[in-house]
Amino acid sequence: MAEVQYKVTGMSCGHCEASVRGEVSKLAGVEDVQVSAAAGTLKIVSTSALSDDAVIAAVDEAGYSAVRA
Ligand SMILES: [Cu+2]
Repeated sequence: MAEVQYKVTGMSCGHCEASVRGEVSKLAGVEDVQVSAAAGTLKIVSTSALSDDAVIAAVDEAGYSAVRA
């Protein structure tokens, strides 16, 4: 299991969290996704290490920007 955290900018409410969670959940190997709009954080638990590019692209797809925390 691998766990990584990102800082996400632009989220303001539960819908934003759900959008990010939905996109990130599509990535292969993702087991758990925790998103906090208030804290601007994204925590991902996956069966194997994820590429930063893939995570950042998924968050971008949801309409937000992520950087590795
Ligand atoms: Cu929102």
